[in-house]
Formats: sequence, structure tokens, C-alpha cells
Amino acid sequence: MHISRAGALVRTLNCFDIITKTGSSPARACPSLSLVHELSHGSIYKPHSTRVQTFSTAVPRPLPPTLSSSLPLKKPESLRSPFKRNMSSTKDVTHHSDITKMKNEKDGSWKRKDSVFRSFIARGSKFEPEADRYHLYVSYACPWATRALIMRKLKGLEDFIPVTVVSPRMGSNGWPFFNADAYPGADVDTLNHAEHVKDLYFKAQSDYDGKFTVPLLWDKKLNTIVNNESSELIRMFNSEFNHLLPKEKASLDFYPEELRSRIDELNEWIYPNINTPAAWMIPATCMNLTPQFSSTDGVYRAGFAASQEAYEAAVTDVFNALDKVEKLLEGKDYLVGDRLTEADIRLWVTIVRFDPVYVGHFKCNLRTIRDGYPAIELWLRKLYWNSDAFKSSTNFDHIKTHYYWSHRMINGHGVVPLGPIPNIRPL
Ligand SMILES: N[C@@H](CCC(=O)N[C@@H](CS)C(=O)NCC(=O)O)C(=O)O
Repeated sequence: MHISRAGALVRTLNCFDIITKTGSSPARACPSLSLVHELSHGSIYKPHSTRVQTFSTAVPRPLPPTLSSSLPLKKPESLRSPFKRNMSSTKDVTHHSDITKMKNEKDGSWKRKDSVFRSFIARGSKFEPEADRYHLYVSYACPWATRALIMRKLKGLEDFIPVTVVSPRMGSNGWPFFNADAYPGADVDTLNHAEHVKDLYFKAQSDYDGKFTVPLLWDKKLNTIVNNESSELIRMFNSEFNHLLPKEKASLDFYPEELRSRIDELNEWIYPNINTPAAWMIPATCMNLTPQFSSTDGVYRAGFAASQEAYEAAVTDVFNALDKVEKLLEGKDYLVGDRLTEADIRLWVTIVRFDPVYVGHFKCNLRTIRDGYPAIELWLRKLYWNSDAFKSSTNFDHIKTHYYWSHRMINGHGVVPLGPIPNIRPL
């Protein structure tokens, strides 16, 4: 049974298991209350057997005071992380790391915060392009991190810039590494020995006061974060290591001079309307938030909408923009010119998540890509099936688990849907 399918597991709970494993009274062993407890405190039970999986990143969901004070809250020692806890921060920073505590702007809108570390790798600068100096931290779930993974692979930078992957289950401490949440496909942070991505931010800057996002590029020489903004990372990867690369890789340019103005123009309307347009409208009752509406975040704006009006406005923006992209891609393999550019990479990471996640989770369901947008779908499938850089950077299990499991404010039980089948159709 898949360990991430918390909802499916929980459905199989029975009172007997809970009583025997927690020693709690029959009243406390009511499955529905226990379900809340288990989701809140990071353990899942398997019927008629022992506890099978624990995780330290569950989204905290408040229990009635009497229950929360009397149920056993601590994980047994044997179930705690076997890895050294030498980097875990004790400061309460959950207002930055816990997506369920996300705050709106004063005007009620939701805005993605700008990235803070914005240095650029360049010859002659503090951050010289060098082999074995930089390290990339990513989540396979995150579209922005996937941009960086795709560009790294296209440019043949795998040996120059190694990668560490987080668990997709982003909880109250933000993104965990494998040692904090042993999820298949996640890595232990052998470089910095961090338990969560937030530890890296504090290592780089002890008074850091922003979001703990991926992707982030770490500099092993200066022990700090170079940059955590994907649109800039892909530009660095595209050009700054060329003098160290073999000719066939160095000559690949995904932001060519002659197409820059067209690429910039597309980026300008695709990002706000599609990449982050309609998903972040959190039910006001759940989040104690006023309805939010931002003009800069596409699918997310729809998904996290907290009012009918905000949702409808956001979802309309998404589909109007998709209609426009469909026209652009009719009879074409690429968005700009007749070659792969960063404009394709930037849009692709959102489109590949659309049917598996945004249609259901973010309610972007006026049409699916596969049934409503033949030109976009063909472009999507060709890049996925014909280019290892795209395919190997895409992990549908991490993608679906992250969104459905982590966003408890819009998917309370963390149940991850099985479909669509397949996640992407063959060519
Ligand atoms: N502007 C950043 C955005 C990165 C970002 O928001 N990443 C999300 C995952 S998709 C994240 O790490 N969120 C963690 C959080 O908000 O706490 C970029 O494009 O690199």
C-alpha cells in the first residue's frame, strides 16, 4: 500500500486497532476523531498490524483541547529519524514554513513573495562558474524547481551541479529531506545535513525572515545560497558555464539574442495568467482569511480562491490564456521561432501538472488539456516523450502527493486521487 495515501489508509481504520495501539479509551477510539489525531501528529496505522509509517511533516490540524492534551503525542524513539539532528532549527518559524498559515495582503489579495537570494553566477564575480562548487536543492513536485532541473539536464550540467531532492510532503516545517520524512525518491541532505529546507536558509542567513522555497542553489565555497529564483537560475545555467562545457552543449542557447523580446513578451502574460493563475483561493471559513485575489498568480489564484467571484475570475483568466497558447501552438512544435526556448520550459512545467493536479485540486476544470487543447497536448507529449531532460525531471507521484497531501486547507484529508490514467498520454 502506498504510504502517501493517508486518506485511503485511514478509511481502513477500525476502533480495535486504535485502542490496542494507543491504549486509548473506546470513546477516544472513535475512528473519525482518531483520524484527525493521526493526520495531525504524523502517524498512519495499518489495520491488524503494527504502525507502518511515520512522518514528521504532517500539517497540524487542531484537536479539541481535551483530546489533544490526553492523547499520546510523542513518536516512540524507535520511530524517530535515525539520522543526526545537527541542523534542525528550534525557532518557531511556522508562519513562514507552514502553507496553511499563509497570510493575505492587507487588501485581501494573495501574492507570492519575491525570492530573496538573487546573486548571479558570472565570470569575474563573487560567484565564479566552477565545477564542484554549486549544489541544487529541488522538489520534483515544484514547477519552478522543475524548470531548473530541465535546464540543468539540457545543458549537460549534471556533473557540475549535483542535486538533492526533498520529500513531496511539505508540512508545518516546510520541505523535509528523507531523514525527516522517508519518502521514496527523496534524498538525505548529505552536503549540509539539514532536516528541512528551512535549515539551509538559516545556515545562509541566521536572521532570515522569508519563505523557505525551492529551488535553491547552494555555494559550497562560501557556504551560502546563491539564488532561489528559478527564472534566474535557468538563465545562469543557460549561459554561465559554457566555457567549461563541451562544444555541443555550450552551443545550445535557450534564450537566444534574436528571440529575446518575443520570449520576454510571452513570459510576461503566461506567468500571471497560467503558471500561477487560479488555485489559491482558500475557503475563508477554514483559513480565517478574507477572500483573496491577486492579478499575478494563475492556477494558484484559482485554487486558493476564497470566494466564488475570485475563483471565477481567476479560472477565466487561466482558460482565456490557454486558448491563446493553443492558437500559438497550432501546427508548431515550439512557442517561439522553430526551436526550444526557455519560454517552452517555463510553460511546460505548469501544463504537465494541469490534468493530474490543477483540474481537480485547483478546480481549473472548464477543460482538460487532453480533451480541450490538442495543440498544447501534442507539444506537451512531444517534449516529454522525446526529451529525457523533460521526462527525467518529472515525477508524477511526487507532484500529486505534494499538492493533495500538503494543501490541507483545500483538501482536508490529504487524499491523493488515483487518476488521471495515464498521467500523460503516449505519443
Ligand atoms: N519565485 C520562486 C518561487 C518558488 C516557490 O514558490 N516554490 C514553492 C514550491 S512550488 C516553495 O518552495 N514553497 C514553499 C513555501 O511556500 O513555503 C521561483 O520561481 O523559484
